[in-house]
Amino acid sequence: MKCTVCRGPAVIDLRRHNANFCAEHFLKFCRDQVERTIDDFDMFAPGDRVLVAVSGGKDSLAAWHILRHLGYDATGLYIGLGIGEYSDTSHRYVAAFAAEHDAPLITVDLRERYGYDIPGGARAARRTPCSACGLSKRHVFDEAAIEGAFDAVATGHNLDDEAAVLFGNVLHWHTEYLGRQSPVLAARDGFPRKVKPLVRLGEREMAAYCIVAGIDYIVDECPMARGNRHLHYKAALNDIEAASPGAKADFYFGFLRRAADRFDGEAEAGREQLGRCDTCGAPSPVERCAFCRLVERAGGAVPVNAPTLRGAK
Ligand code: Q46
Ligand code: ZN
Ligand code: ZN
Repeated sequence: MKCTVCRGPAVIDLRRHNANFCAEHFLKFCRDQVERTIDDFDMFAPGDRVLVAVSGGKDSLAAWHILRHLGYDATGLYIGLGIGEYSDTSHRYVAAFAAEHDAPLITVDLRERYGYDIPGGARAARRTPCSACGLSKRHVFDEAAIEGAFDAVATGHNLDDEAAVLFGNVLHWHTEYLGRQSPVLAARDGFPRKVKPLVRLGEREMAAYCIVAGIDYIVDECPMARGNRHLHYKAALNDIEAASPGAKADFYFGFLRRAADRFDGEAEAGREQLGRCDTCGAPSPVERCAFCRLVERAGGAVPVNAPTLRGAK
């Protein structure tokens, strides 16, 4: 197997692109795909400050690595969720990456800052762990981005993630969510801009990128992920992709190009009128936001200095 670019020995074949790459040209291919995504979707510009949500997994560490390699000002944000050994290990990988690459890292530990962790908080608030976790992560990302005056929050969602979410939303005709499927969500109402620069790259490519670039990442999934519906959707899409290379990308990018804007109205109609949370100052449709209610039920406390710069931007 020879590299399509230089005819040297290839380390990976990408059937979807009908190409093979050596290590050097594979890294370049991934970085080019990310650069193209940032440009095509107008995600951010050189000089903008980007906050990258990092979990210690392959996707988010690769995203951080690629953005820095492309010359962007990318700071990592790690949230300590308190999910036993999984959290301890993932934190070690993130801290090691930051030290090795001399990359700025912000760490927010839920227990230290808010007095709860995901397993305990979910039980107390009678939510599923992933629902309590999603709510907590969104709040912490938003708050850190606004407080630090970052221009965008980037996450490591890849093509497989986005195609699986789209598949689920189409399967159940969640039309309101179909209107929010874009890899860039503009800043609004005190929420920061959110971007997904890896949407042109699949899971296999991200794992390969980390191996070729020498990035150590946590391989184990979060123990709470078991039973997640998206895992079934991913498996179904992988079967389709094996029979028809490129189907996943056609499905996702075809939707964005040809159909996504038809659902703008429904997404807009589903948006609630937002005021400010009395406790933390975050945008909220009610006096006390869902995050502050979770913290209260979990027995923790929102730090008194939390309202800070919310809404000032
Ligand atoms: S970390 Fe959190 Fe995920 Fe674990 S508890 Fe669920 S949402 S599965 S991406
Ligand atoms: Zn090559
Ligand atoms: Zn609040």
